[in-house]
Amino acid sequence: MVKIEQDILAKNDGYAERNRRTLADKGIFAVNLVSSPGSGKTTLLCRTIEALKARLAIAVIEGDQQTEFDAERIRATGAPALQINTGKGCHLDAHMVGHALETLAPPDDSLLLIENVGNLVCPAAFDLGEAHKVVILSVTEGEDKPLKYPDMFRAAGLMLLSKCDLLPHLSFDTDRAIDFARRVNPGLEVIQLSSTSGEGFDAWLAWLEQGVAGARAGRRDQVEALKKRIAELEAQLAAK
Ligand SMILES: Nc1nc2c(ncn2[C@@H]2O[C@H](COP(=O)(O)OP(=O)(O)O)[C@@H](O)[C@H]2O)c(=O)[nH]1
Ligand SMILES: [Mg+2]
Repeated sequence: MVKIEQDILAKNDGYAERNRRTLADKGIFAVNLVSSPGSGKTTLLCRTIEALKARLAIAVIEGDQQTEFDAERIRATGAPALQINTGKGCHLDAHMVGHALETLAPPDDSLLLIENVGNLVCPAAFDLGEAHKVVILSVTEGEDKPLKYPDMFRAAGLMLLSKCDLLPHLSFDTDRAIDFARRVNPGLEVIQLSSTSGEGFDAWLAWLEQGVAGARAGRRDQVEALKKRIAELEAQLAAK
């Protein structure tokens, strides 16, 4: 069992590395959204796209076991979306995402949002070649989830505490949830937000735009380095 699992993950890591290189070459900032079903991923994506689409090209990969529902919700915003149905599978893998990238062909310097299959366990183990995993914990799920499902909270660079508009109706203890999450991942960034009221969205959009700027700068640096190398080679040829 252990050997099979290692083989699967090693194969996945190879595809993930290829995706990461493709994304870096194109200056695309890719984010992998992971959470339980119903925590608000698709709603968050729709509001995010509406807020950013005027100044940024955005493409979406949707993962669900069945149906095209979420891709249709995304397309209604005007953004291109490709739905992957995993059937019995409980997560997206890097090979699927590689194919989706070929089909979607997102432009240089764009933002790629990947909504993983709703599941707090399996997606933690699979690198898709993304820049960051973003874990979403909605306030209706209980504070204890980071301790019960630590792998996911450890794998993420950012936690979005979602549906904060509902806090007045719940006994959810925000500080406790954040404390639990940072016990498993001390460096975890946290943004509290609501896709309904829009509170906290400025911080989330700023986080995304900072990532997009970083990916673009990385591509420009690569192009400059290539130009410099070509100039060096031309100078060497001319000197011969
Ligand atoms: N009150 C409230 N409800 C939300 C919010 N975000 C999503 N929802 C609701 O939560 C349910 C699941 O949302 P969805 O985006 O489909 O979750 P997903 O399964 O993670 O993609 C839907 O009924 C949404 O309307 C929010 O910020 N506040
Ligand atoms: Mg969804």
